[in-house]
Amino acid sequence: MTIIVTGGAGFIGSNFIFHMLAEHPEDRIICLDKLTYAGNLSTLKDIMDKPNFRFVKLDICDREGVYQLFEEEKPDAVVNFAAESHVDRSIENPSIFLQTNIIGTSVLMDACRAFGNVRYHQVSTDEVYGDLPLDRPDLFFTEETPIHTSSPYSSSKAGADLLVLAYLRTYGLPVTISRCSNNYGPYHFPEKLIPLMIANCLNDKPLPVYGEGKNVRDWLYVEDHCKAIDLILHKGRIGEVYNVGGHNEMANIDIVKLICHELHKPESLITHVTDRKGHDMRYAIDPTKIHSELGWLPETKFEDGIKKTIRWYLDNKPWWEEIISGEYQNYYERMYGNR
Ligand code: NAD
Ligand code: TDX
Repeated sequence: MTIIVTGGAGFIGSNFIFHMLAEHPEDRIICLDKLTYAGNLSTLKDIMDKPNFRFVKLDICDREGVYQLFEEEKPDAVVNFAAESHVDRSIENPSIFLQTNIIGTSVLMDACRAFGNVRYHQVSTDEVYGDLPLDRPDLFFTEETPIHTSSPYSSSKAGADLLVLAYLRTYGLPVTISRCSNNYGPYHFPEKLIPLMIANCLNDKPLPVYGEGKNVRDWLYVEDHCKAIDLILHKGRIGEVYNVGGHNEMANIDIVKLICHELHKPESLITHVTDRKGHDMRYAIDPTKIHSELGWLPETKFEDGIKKTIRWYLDNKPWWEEIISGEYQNYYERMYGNR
């Protein structure tokens, strides 16, 4: 198979490419990425010369460029990771989220239609379901939970999901959607909670917890997400949505304390800052469908995954130090300066 992986220079997309090259060496992988602030070519340096890998710098909204790539590569499948992915940035400036996450998705699917009804997988998020209350631990997101978004980011992802299902019904495009919970692991951009707290801890900088830090996220090691997408791509039923998550709920404050503990740093680094606008309280996935239909189960326990992740950031300082020494500093000042 020839597979176009969009957003493959980002966090999950790069991990997915490594997974696919290792598990399916007979496949050809084309990484299409615009290299926004979140895309990092150095992440892909070890695979750049592989004969069954090609990197193409391209915007998924660039219709002409995307069609030309389809013409050249005649892909069998597209897996779309490309997105603006950070909730705080979407609160600051929604429009680029609508452009990339919705328009970009439609351009990719139009190309799939134009070049022989190419198999299309949309990487979505549990955030399309909105949030759950903290005092109802019995409630979980299933695939039937109504879409009910909170942020411009999640609304743009929900818009894309609706479009994907519309392309199935209207044009018969062979699509699937996965909605995953929060990922963590190597190559996670240090604007997100876990890598930001690791980097700040290592630099003895304050650890900015939004509000009281009671918000709960359902954390999944990135490799487990990649395996789920691989399974859905090969064995998933066309037209279906699959929730992906590992029943691993943790409050933000507990994650931050755990990182302090693992790095032998004092909890006094923790500072409570102004809460995120519209901050979702709790995400929790019910993964029954993907387990019973495709046999997927998470393999990495959080205790192991977080240790592996912290180890990775210790061993790969140049990767994230280069990021936080650049434009990131302006972002950090804008986001946290007066908080
Ligand atoms: P990321 O921000 O780390 O990476 C996004 C990548 O997409 C970057 O390489 C960037 O350069 C590229 N990109 C952005 N706009 C583009 C455009 N217009 N054209 C081409 N490339 C573009 O994101 P991530 O955390 O790896 O998330 C990947 C996908 O998974 C997203 O669709 C996100 O919504 C979804 N998701 C993420 C999580 C999570 O916890 N990170 C959880 C569930 C779902
Ligand atoms: O500095 C911080 N302090 C803090 O308390 C940051 C960056 C975050 N937080 C809180 C906000 C959230 O409750 O930590 C939690 C996690 O925040 P993020 O890492 O920004 O992730 P989240 O908003 O939960 O969204 C993530 O999971 C779902 C991804 O960024 C999305 O792309 C994905 O769809």
